[in-house]
Amino acid sequence: MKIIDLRSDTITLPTEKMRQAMYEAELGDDVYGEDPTVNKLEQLAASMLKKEAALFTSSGTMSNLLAVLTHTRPGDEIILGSEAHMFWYEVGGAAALGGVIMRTVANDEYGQMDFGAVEEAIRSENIHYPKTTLLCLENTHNRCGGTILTPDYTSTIAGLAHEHDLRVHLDGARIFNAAIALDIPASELVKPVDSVCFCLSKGLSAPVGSLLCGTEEFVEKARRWRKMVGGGMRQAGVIAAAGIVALQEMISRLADDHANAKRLVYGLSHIPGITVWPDRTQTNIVMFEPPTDVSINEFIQQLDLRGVKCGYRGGLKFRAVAHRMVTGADIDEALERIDQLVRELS
Ligand code: TLP
Repeated sequence: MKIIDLRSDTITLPTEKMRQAMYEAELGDDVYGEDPTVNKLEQLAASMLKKEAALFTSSGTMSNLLAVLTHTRPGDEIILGSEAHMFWYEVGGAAALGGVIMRTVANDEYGQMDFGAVEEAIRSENIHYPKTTLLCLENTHNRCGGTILTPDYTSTIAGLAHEHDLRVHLDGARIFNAAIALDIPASELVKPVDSVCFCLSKGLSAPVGSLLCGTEEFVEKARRWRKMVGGGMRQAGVIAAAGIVALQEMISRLADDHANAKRLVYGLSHIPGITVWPDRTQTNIVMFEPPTDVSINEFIQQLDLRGVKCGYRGGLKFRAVAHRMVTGADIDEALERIDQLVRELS
């Protein structure tokens, strides 16, 4: 039986071309700034996002942490969405290592925060209060099912933050998914923010890595923080080489993943009792709930036994992610297996 793994786009393996590029990569010691392949990747990332500079890091989690460390001081308060990846899945690093308070503002089902609620959460000047210094956004929004923040939304909320003297960081782990879905350059989506990170190791299929982009000054400081947290890598060009291929060749194909996600959500919507939100399937992520009368534990177990791997998000929520290693035919097969399972369990 073929396993259809929809847990995450992080499971994508590097392409042949990436492996070849890794083998052939020109290398040097990146802590001295002498790895030509890392330098090339950083320049490429900065120019694609139209930011002054970029820093290669080992993961999205590290990039987000470095952004907090660079933009804030211990004791500051940062505002982020109640469903933010930085809040849920990054081990509380901003608080533990950055010493900041994480103040959450409700995310709506599209991953947006209400402008008024954000403004209300920003502290005024008062001897009793911590200083609010950073607003964090996420595009596409993971827990909200891959939903997109438009350039208009981003520029309004960033404008509001800037008026109050906050910096704005964007967790753009899947920013190229948003760009492809809207058919605009990613640089337009990140123009209003002070820093942005994106991942090479999700739909873009590189084995490792993330880029943190911003001004020269910001990146220089972030580079020192990266060293402090043990992220100064030496001949990192070996992995950066795959990242270059990811940026040069793998972005436009994200549209295939979006088509497969739509195929999946459409199919799921026709299975009696399954709940889906097709208008929120804007990129490669599909959230769904099995019929309320089936036992969740049994559903999880049976799904796994039938070779369909999905992420379980608590309550009734499941997440399925389309990526390069699942085809349209795999999606149809997964739908058939889920349909059969629901019929048996209902
Ligand atoms: N997300 C992973 C898991 O951590 C849940 C996934 O499978 O989706 N920001 C966002 C929006 C992310 O989705 C992720 C990874 C990260 C940051 C962290 O990236 P990594 O895994 O490189 O640390």
